[in-house]
Amino acid sequence: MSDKKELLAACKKAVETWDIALAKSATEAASKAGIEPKEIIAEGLGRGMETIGDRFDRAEIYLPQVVAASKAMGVGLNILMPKMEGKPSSMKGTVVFGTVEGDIHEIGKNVCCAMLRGAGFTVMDLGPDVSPQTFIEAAEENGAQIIAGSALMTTTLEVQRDVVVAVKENGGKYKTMFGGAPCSQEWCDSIGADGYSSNGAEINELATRLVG
Ligand code: B12
Repeated sequence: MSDKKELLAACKKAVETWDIALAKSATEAASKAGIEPKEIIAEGLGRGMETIGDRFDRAEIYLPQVVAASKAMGVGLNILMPKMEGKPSSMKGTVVFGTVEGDIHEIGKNVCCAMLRGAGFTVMDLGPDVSPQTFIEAAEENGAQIIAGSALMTTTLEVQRDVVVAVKENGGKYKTMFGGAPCSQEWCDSIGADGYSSNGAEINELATRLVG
């Protein structure tokens, strides 16, 4: 029986080498060994995606490899997500979550949604490319407390500001929280957002604070 470190290393390697079969077997093995889904994501699959991001930034790999790695990550996430659903009794609040308009990156959003569900939040995942108006409508329909938006590009970061403006124009009923590679605490403060987190590991604390 492999130890925890090896199981997490296999999950990381699966994403780094865009190995779909390994992503499936390693994630299942880690889960079967009793490692918490959020740890498998944070210390295994997610670490692999970090490597991919760094290698892409250094032009060592190109978009097809990134897409392939994203698929491997997706296979692992799909295995873990059902295990992270919160029990209705522990529901802490409702979050509508999307990647902002013009932006199709959704791995980070998916990780965050899984983390929040695991902590007992009800999460409406609106997918990628979500307009400010769609965020508001979804929040209205689902009685949400928080609107959460991911942006991975400097060009789409600006849409987070549009979401804050839309929330204010709508009566300011919802808290807003944002994240994604180009986003920062300073940026969120400057646009009047309620919260920021640089990673999925801290998002539960942030969301709990916002609904509290
Ligand atoms: C994977 C990836 C892709 C995949 C996306 C697959 C998918 N289904 O999501 C594909 C190949 C499709 C892709 C496409 C493109 N990409 Co791309 N992509 C990446 C890459 C390599 C990794 C992103 C990722 O998934 N990271 C892993 C996840 C787990 O991390 P994360 O997203 O940062 O999320 C974590 C935190 O940020 C935080 N978080 C995220 N969201 C939120 C939200 C809230 C509320 C909170 C609290 C926290 C939070 O928690 C998450 C979990 O820990 C990045 C490089 C990088 N270093 O980020 C480039 C990158 C983001 N891409 C980039 C570009 C330019 C593009 C394209 C325009 C390329 C092209 N020429 O076509 C297109 C985008 C088209 C569009 N309209 O959106 C640029 C953006 C540059 C910029 N600064 O503007 C980057 C930075 C690469 C680069 N250095 O040039 N990409």
